[in-house]
Amino acid sequence: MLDRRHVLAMLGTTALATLAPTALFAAASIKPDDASALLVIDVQNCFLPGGSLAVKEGEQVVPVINRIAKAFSNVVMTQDWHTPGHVSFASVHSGKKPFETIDLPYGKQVLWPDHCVQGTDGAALSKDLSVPHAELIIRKGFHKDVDSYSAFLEADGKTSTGLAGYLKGRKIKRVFVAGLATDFCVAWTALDARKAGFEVYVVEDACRGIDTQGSLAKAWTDMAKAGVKRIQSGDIAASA
Ligand code: VGL
Ligand code: ZN
Repeated sequence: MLDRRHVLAMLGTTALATLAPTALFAAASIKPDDASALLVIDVQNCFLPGGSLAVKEGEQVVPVINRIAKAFSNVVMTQDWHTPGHVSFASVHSGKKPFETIDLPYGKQVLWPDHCVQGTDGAALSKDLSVPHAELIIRKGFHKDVDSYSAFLEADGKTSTGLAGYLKGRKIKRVFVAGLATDFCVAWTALDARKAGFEVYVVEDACRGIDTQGSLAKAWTDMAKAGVKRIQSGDIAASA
């Protein structure tokens, strides 16, 4: 049956859809709840312009993170926190240059410029971060002979940072990952979060990548396979 009322309703819908597609279809659809946590990965001076391992456009994640963090009642930050002479530094392997790889007892390791040495300005969080309610800072990569891209597990694949236990103790079920760099610390954190049983979202425009030897494309493929959801900051509703 198609009476006048139905026809008018249909016309109304069509007109609205034509006039206001953004409002109708692109509304922020994800509302973080008390079982959600934002993980802000390695927004440290070394990874920002002028830093020793500066990530292209790295500074652009800061305002996005400051904005979305307001929607979260739980925010955890991480700091890459290496010893001087850390095994991941090219400078300690004779004849090796940054971005080359070597085989270590726990597997393949990309070698980096010296970065994020404990207690240095380079290792400090960006002064432009404005997330006063962040409740925990996890430091990682502090064992001299083992790297740790992931905020959950060191690169030996077995030494825990304690983060999964913390989040579970706080009854967190969902984690949203943002920061630097998409293809290393963000991706490894997201993958380990899935392994630890969390629902995982990576906020793409709140991250930037290093992209060496195809690492960025591989990271997104690995994350998709693992069930990590790729979202944009605009998908997150403005307040908790
Ligand atoms: C990172 C390379 C070396 C990162 C840390 O934060 O993604 N990348 N150390
Ligand atoms: Zn590092």
